[in-house]
Amino acid sequence: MPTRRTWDIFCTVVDNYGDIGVGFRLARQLAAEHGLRVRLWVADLSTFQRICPEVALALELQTVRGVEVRRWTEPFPDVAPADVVVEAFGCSLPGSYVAAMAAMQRKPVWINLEYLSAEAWVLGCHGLASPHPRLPLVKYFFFPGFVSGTGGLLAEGGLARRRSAFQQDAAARTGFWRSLGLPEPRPGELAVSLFCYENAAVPELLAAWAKGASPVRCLVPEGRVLPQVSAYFGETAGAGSVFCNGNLEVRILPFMEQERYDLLLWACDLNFVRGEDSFVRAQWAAKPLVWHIYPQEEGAHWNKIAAFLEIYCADLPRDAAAWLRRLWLAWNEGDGAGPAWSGFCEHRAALERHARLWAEQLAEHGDLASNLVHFCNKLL
Ligand code: TRH
Repeated sequence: MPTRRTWDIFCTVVDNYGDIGVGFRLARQLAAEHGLRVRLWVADLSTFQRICPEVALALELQTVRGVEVRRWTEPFPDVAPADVVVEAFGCSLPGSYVAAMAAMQRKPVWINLEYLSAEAWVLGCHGLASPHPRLPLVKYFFFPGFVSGTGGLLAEGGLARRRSAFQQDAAARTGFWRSLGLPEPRPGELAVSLFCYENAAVPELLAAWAKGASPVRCLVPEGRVLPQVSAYFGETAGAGSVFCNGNLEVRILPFMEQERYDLLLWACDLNFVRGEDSFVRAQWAAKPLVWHIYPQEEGAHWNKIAAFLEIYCADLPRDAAAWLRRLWLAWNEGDGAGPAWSGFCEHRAALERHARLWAEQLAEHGDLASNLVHFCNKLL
């Protein structure tokens, strides 16, 4: 029997969940669908545990969903490097590990998995080789993306099928709402999930929903936005809090494990998401979305959002595209989301159709894990 290829994935946690969210998703898929032996080196197990509660904080080594999870300690343990080494989001590999890679007779394939961006330059950089300045090693840049010619997006096998089965199964949806301690949304009530960074536009958006013509149920997983929700309602918000104002009901949910968060995205009519991984999952949910991009120094994120809007809006009717742009930009500027809401809402039917088509279109470029395996196999 041929020996299984080994992969090491290295992941530091910057200040949020996205890096480990993506790293773990990739690791799981490589192990489950590609028969690979995957070690995931994680610098911060407590952040990891929030998205995957079965992670044990005290263990140096554990197996989680088919992935060997190793604590990334300093000094780094003396281990034999894997056949493929993935450095997620430019986290620097331990010096001793790089030296061990260089000393191997057959050098590992070294991948730098980059952040997601729709900017055109990504096409020119995806797959580029960068020889190490001193050592006999080459690092390859692998870029996720929304178009062919990039690495695509993470999507486990059967995702679209499971999502549409859930969305078409009233009993499954009811079961999910019940598991959150909630009844089904009432007819005509808009279910919205809200996951974002601190955002000055929160009060005006909540006010627009409160005054709106139709009822809104807003579900907020615990996180950085809670102080603003508390300030709007004049009461401290925490998991389990319920606030009502006019046509708006806000419920704060406990932060949930990754798979359950997917169900929330599938069950809602509209999802406010952020960063990278929830942004991608909301696209796979095939529902309209509003993106709070991770703000970068010197405003580099504005080019990223413009680039994404350009491709996302290309096939949207003009008015719907204009209102979508207006709400997304207002949301990211932290001003003007209230007035933008009414126009966005009027175009909901077109935005819903578009979200379904967009998810189908994205799936045509293959999934990131399979694209990455294919890329590495050619180099091995
Ligand atoms: O947490 P984020 O803001 O992460 C960000 C981005 O990845 C960004 O690109 C990066 O530069 C920055 O961190 C440092 O948002 P993101 O990417 O959406 O990751 C959130 C993860 O948390 C995602 O895997 C979904 C998961 N999640 C849960 O598991 N449960 C929850 O209840 C929620 C709300 C999210």
